Amino acid sequence: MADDDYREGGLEFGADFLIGAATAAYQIEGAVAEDGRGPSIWDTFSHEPGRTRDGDTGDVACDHYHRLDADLDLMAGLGLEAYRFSIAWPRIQSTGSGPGNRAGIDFYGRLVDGLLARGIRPIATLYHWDLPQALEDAGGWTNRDTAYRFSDYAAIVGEALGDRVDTFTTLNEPWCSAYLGYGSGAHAPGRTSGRDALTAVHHLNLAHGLGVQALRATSAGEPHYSVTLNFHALRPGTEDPRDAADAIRRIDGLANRVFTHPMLRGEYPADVLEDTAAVTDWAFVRPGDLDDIRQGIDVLGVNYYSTATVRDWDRVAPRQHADGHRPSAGTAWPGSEGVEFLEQPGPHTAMGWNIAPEALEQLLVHLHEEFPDQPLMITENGAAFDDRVSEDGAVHDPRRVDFLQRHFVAAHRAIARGVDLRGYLVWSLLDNFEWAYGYTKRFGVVRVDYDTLERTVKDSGRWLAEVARTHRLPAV
Ligand code: IFM
Repeated sequence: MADDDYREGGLEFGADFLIGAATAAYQIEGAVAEDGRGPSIWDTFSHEPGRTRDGDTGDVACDHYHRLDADLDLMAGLGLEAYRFSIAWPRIQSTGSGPGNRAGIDFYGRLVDGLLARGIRPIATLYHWDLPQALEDAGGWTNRDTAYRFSDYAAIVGEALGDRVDTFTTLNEPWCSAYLGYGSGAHAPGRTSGRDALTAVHHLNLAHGLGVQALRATSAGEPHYSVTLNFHALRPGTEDPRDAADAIRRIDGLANRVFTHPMLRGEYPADVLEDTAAVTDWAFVRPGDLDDIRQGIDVLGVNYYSTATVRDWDRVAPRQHADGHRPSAGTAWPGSEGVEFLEQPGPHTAMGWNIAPEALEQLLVHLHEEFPDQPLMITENGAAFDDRVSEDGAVHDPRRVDFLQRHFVAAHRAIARGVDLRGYLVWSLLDNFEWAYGYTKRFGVVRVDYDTLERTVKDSGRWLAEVARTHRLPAV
């Protein structure tokens, strides 16, 4: 395909291919102290000075909790076929244990019913980072008990919504929960220990496995089960691929295989255990855990935004920068000292992330080759740009339209190469609270005015509506 051919459109997606959008509870709901919701680690973290840009919090966010019906109508207006949302654990159990909170359960019941009434499939994530603060006070994801608390929570959700939800996703991006939450400290709860990060990895994996079992045991319908991972698409930062091979292997192990292998194969990769031996002996993995973690899932959720470029400093340093310091990737990457992350060539989004649709195709094909019988779904893909409201009141966001069109083409190419890809959910339906970046980064296909909370469908929202309606890419 020539460089510009993607603009012509015309590519078709099958009738069963789900086209929709995604959000997460803390990023959009607001109403953090209403109807029995308890505090989560993100309430605590975002209220601590210096943790988020401009001290932003999710206290109000998009006020989705109070605007549920209007937001459902918005989704119906866009013709979404599926909507991926997350359930706030502290709305269901204010302290992370005990009986379910009726008001919280009812809110998600209304959301699910409202989606079904509009012909939109509900895809519910149980954990998109908002751990009840009381559980963090007891050790959070470094405490094995949190996995059992998650299983109890999953049972409550399965019982309440398992007759109507289309797909349950246990965890969103456990890489972020473990390594950013407990390793680098960039995310809640802001802890900084490589050992804690790896302990959290295992307990999140265990929570996934126990969660699937609990959902299965309690769901009256026949929901699909899934987990969503943010795969790291790795590129060599050297001319000679041998100078990056070990770095790629290490980061692939810590970022990708440390989740996929226990979840889908029932084993931890031997090289990851070896690479991290100086950080932990993995004694927190108990007999029987891997059987619990390995649960067949109907669909593996793939979140993709950009690539990471790495090289092996020890191999290139003598030639390239002999006086430099050996990089320590820091506790976000325990056991990977000597791996150097490089700036990536543009173009970039407003997050500074490089735009590389071809890497999405490669990632999907690679996952298909590694797990041939595993259906996949793109559960997040999208871009932040500094949108402006035009004088006519519209939001023209051609770069987001361009980004999405290119990535949909990449997905189409992966399907043509045999990947069993079931759908594509754009991140995000709404501009929202972008974690440590606060409200400074806008990912939505619908703009939110944070003063008035008014919603405005952007050009990208109209583009998405057309793709969902026709199952065909338009000319752009
Ligand atoms: O906003 C986040 C989302 O919560 C998880 N995946 C990445 C998005 C963009 O950073």
